[in-house]
Amino acid sequence: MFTAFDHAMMARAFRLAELGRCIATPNPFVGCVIVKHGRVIGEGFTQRGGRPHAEAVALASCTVSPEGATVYSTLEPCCPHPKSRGPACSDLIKAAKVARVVSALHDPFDGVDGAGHTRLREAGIVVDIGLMESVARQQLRAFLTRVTRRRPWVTLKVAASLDGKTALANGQSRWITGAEARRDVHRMRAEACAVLTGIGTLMADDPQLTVRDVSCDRQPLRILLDSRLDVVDTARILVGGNTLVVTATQNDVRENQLKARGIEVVRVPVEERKGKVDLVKMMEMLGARGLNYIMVETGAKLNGSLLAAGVVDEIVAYIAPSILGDASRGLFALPELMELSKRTRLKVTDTRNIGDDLRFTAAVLED
Ligand code: AOF
Ligand code: ZN
Repeated sequence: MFTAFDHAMMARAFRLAELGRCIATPNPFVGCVIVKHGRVIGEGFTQRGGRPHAEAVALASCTVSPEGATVYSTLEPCCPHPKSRGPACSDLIKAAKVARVVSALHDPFDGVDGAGHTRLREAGIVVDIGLMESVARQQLRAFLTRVTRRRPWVTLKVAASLDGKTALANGQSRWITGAEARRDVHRMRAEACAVLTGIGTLMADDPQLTVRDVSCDRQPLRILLDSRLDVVDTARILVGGNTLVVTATQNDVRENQLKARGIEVVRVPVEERKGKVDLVKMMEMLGARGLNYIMVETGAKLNGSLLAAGVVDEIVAYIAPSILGDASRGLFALPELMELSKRTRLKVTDTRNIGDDLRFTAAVLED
């Protein structure tokens, strides 16, 4: 069903999609290539904030009429749906009278869910689905996680010495990893819809959680998990707004003070047993807000709690060539295990050197 040329064009669409990776949120970053008589006549990717869609951009860019052409899209072209924020790509494609649509992946979003493909077929267009589907699944995994699991994709970023230590017992932690690794973290932040930390890390490190070392014209939302609303006014995370404070406490006075500074405060139910924010509910709330990809940069306690709550998809660990010793602080605070079979298991998906450090990326395996 698919030729080598089809593969080459879809690969081009995946590369184009990358141009929208840091800006398309809350929409998936899609790429689209339009080909006629063996030549590319138009191409596009999902624009800032998710609109216009990739197919709309590609059609508008066509150098000759797209009538009779083939459209390659990394995701099923959308159809009209109640919450739609613009024209439906399947309608635009229909109107352009193209002959064939090749898409990499069915879009599981409720408002589309196959109806885009059906609409195209009903218009007499040849629709071939599933070309390089595994690449599309990997590229759009954050969006797919939000839509199908109703929570964002969550990556924990950690940085530690060879013996897994993040700070000395006295709290000193700057810097364990090198400048290149820290720059790589900024690249990760630029790709994230939001960067999340906890009040403990805020008190210890006062992070800004902005993207600085790499070029980026969209800052991720900053999320502070602060069960008791302990955040101090001088915290750098509060400067410049674009911050969401997630709490379990009702304190209208404090909430209003924060709101007056442009900070949003959201209350999330507490977990009965522990009296703390229910992390599963928090992630569901963040997913409902359209956040696809959350990068977590925090300390051992919250790292451990997120892992234990089963809401971590991936860990990116920067390991520095140094040893801090047993008395130093670790990466994950978890209850003591009595059986090795209960350990959190990971599957390494990538390892590479970043400057003098080692970067280790691993998927968290479900029990
Ligand atoms: C496409 N091409 O480039 C993207 C699509 O809020 P709206 O109206 O922009 O619709 C959002 C949905 O559109 C989103 O949830 C996803 O299903 C789809 N994204 N579709 O045809 C694109 N980004
Ligand atoms: Zn669309």
